[in-house]
Amino acid sequence: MKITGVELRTIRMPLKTPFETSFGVEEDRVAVLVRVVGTVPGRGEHPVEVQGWGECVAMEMPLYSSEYADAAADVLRRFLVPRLLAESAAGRDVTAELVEPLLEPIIGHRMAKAAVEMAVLDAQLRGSGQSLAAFFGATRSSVPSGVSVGIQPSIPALLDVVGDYLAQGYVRIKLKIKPGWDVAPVEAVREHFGELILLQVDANAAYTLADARVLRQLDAFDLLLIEQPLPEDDIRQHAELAKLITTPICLDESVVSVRAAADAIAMRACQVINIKAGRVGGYLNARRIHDLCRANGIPVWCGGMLETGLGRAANAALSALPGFTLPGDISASDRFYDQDITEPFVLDDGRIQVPTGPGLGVTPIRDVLDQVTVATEWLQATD
Ligand code: NPQ
Ligand code: MG
Repeated sequence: MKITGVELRTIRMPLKTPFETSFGVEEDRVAVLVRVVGTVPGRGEHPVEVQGWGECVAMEMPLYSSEYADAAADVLRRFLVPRLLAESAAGRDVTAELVEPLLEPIIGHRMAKAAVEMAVLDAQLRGSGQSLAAFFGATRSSVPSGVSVGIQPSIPALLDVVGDYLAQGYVRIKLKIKPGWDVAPVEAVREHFGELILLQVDANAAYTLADARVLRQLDAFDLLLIEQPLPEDDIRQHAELAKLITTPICLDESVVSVRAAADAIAMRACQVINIKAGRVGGYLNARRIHDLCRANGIPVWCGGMLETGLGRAANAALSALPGFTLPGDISASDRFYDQDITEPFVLDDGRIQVPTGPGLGVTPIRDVLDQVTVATEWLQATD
């Protein structure tokens, strides 16, 4: 496509209830949206205008990873978008496949890069009429839906929340854990809901190898996996921990690229991988990690970053690939939001429908989007 301009839009969406993890409590979701506007060759002599949406999953504060929303907006504005605009101004076609190589000189900022690539991919698929799921090579029309349960003020409160999600139909429960909120909540949930529910935990890097004794106590509860027990750059120590516990280790934060995924597999640092497109620089790398894991017999599942309907649509499409053999953190929109910026994703018999329309298959609802917007800027080539 030829890019005419790019809109950056920062939004702030209130969460239905605060979401507590080992790194803090979030009350709002701040996100940067990228809207790419351009043209593709039409059937006749006139080019056809297209637009595409991307969502940057960086949080308001750098608590999950080093990226954060204002930094993402800054690097997009000053370094990433100008490179795409310059490429287009030079008369060269910009495709989603070219975004990563074009942005490669800029180090890091994977979530910001992923948002640009997502917007270009959405625009190009809308132009050709293909759905994101078809583009990925999806093999399913709906995906099983899991839910991530924040740290609660008490065990009875936790049992209430988990019971409510199970009643809604969620097929897998993930408990957020941290030192002091680990063995007891897991034991209580197993005791109360039985052996049959699919249960896993996520530490968001809150432990060290010295905590192996506590983590080994979780072995008694038949968990599907323990996600990211140790810090992001501790891949080797995850391999050490794997020798000390029987619960399968799943990496999230540590897997920042296709190379990191290959390293973690080769070092036996994980038996499962959580794939998040933002964390690995985009949906094309997410698909590459899926392929790598599938070839190596490593089950994968799709993580969640409290996405709006835009990111949720893309995650649903990605999760419809055959290697996603575990339920992902793709919940219904109303898990986090009273009002989503797109038509809401709903739970249907414990599953989320994969959109079938061109590109993402969903578009923001103008009025709702405007209500949550806190800043907008338009970037275009200057000559
Ligand atoms: C995870 N997500 O898998 C995360 C991290 C996370 C669904 O558990 C605001 C925005 C708050 C993004 C809290 C889930 C967040 C966030 C946690 C992402 O590790
Ligand atoms: Mg995680």
